[in-house]
Amino acid sequence: MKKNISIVIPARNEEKSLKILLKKFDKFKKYYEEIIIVDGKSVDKTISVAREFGCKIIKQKKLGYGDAIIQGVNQVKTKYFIIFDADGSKDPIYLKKFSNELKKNRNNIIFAERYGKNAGSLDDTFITHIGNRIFTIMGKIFFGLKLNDILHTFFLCEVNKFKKLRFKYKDFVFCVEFPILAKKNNLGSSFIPTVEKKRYSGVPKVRSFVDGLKILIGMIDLFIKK
Ligand SMILES: Nc1nc2c(ncn2[C@@H]2O[C@H](COP(=O)(O)OP(=O)(O)O)[C@@H](O)[C@H]2O)c(=O)[nH]1
Ligand SMILES: [Mg+2]
Repeated sequence: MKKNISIVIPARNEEKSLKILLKKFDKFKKYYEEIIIVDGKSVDKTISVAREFGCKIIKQKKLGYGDAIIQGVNQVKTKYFIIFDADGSKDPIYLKKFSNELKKNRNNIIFAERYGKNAGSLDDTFITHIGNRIFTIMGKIFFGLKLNDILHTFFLCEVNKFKKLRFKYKDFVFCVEFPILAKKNNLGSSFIPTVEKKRYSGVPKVRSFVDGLKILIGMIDLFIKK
């Protein structure tokens, strides 16, 4: 029987982590229809790893984490998709939780959060933790978001609803623009607690200071143009 969830994974030079992650996904096949890897001009073996595991592969023309997600979702054939990262920080064990929450609570979006009971992060640094807390509070005050973890970008979403959102930002600002646009468009959401793992291997693509500043400017821009 065809399943109703696809997996979208942005990957940029993640050959080692991606291999470990895709092996892990094999154990959870009953929850998803296919895996779409969006490659961001990787110069290592990321694409051959994706091919080895039978994933659908999309090559990004430009770079950008947000752009990768948008390109990936455009290829999804199921009703829902979930974003995972190729570094292994978002654990496939949570597919069951997403699936149960979807059955219980037919919302447009399910956000996975790293804060609260039964949640946490082994990947956050002091700086990213503080940054996330500040941006999360800004999200609550200026945009009325209920979300307790604005930067995680680990979520299930209904494809049709996602495609109606008009994104301005295609880089890491996407992480805050997605929940803000979802709220503006009255999409229903629920939340599940998760523990973020440490990236398996390779280097983070987020540059805390530069991307943090871009996110701050992006949020101010989105507030002014509300
Ligand atoms: N396709 C694509 N993937 C990207 C890009 N930037 C980051 N990624 C991937 O997006 C995921 C999240 O990036 P990461 O560096 O782990 O962010 P962090 O966890 O916030 O430090 C990783 O799997 C990266 O390989 C990009 O421009 N294009
Ligand atoms: Mg990461």
